[in-house]
Amino acid sequence: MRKANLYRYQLEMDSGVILREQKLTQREGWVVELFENDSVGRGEVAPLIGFSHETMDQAFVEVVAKLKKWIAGESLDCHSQYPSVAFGLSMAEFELKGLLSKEGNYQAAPLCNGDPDDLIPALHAMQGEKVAKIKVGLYEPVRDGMLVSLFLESVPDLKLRLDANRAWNLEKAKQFAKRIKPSQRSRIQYIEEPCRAPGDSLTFAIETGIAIGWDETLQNGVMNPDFDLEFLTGAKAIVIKPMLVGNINRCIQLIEKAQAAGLMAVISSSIESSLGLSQLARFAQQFTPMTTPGLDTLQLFKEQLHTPWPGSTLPVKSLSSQTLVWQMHAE
Ligand code: OSB
Ligand code: MG
Repeated sequence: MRKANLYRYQLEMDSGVILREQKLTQREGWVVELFENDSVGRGEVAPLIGFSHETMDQAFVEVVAKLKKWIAGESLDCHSQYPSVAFGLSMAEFELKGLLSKEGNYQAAPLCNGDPDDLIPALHAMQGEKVAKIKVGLYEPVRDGMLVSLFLESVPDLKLRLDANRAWNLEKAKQFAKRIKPSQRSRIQYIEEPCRAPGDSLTFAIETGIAIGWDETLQNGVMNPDFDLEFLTGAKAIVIKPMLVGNINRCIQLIEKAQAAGLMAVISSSIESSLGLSQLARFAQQFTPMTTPGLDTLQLFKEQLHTPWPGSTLPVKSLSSQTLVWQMHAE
């Protein structure tokens, strides 16, 4: 017998989380829970303000319509023009069918937003590959370059991922690169989207020898059905944010295409709750086992939801403490 629950969650964020110049004090989303026979599958549908084009309400209407048909006996329709809906439903079904790996890769690349002094202890605690992520592009490129160079100098086995979120023009990006010694450049695994124009990012990679990764270019492009990964050649990595890409099979297809083309595919968070984030860690373990995922975003929250993230001391809220907004079961 089939049964479906739909919860609306609201979690407090740590003060001072800024996303595309907006302060995020609270994270909201839907959690779909599917029951069939003795199995359960959950999926988070959480459009991210400033990144997703759909609203919470648009997602709700679509999710409920699809769940009703599933309860009536049809197969679950996991395709939608809204990526968050397609991802959350397909993830719930994937877990329900027992297809999602039990083991996860919880070794997220530590994310450094502010004080670089915070990063050093985190790096020393890391086992295996030492890879951290630093946001750049918020200050002067020369300052960013000096900071990155200092990190590489102080921690000799450190590899860095940088993210400029398209902050620079080509000239500023080159000012940044000038501060990084040529011998250090290969320890920058990649810098995500150094320039406003993707073509400038490619020129930057060629002229400086610093590898680049696509994030925004990929997330904006995958919605287009004709989108072809070949367009992305010249980069070393692609960042896949499933909540912005959509159906889990589309994500798997992108990973496989990237790997076949010799690109690193990095599963990354769209600031999901610990429930969704843990599923991404399991998804990453299953499909990108050799790559550290970009999932160090739980630190932006004050609380977790349902699934505790290994090692986190944040309090865990149960799903039953959230609002059950809709529920249905087959007769
Ligand atoms: O800038 O890549 C970003 C999360 C939500 C929205 C945008 C971004 C992010 C992250 C996730 O940085 C963490 C990561 O990729 O390591
Ligand atoms: Mg990015």
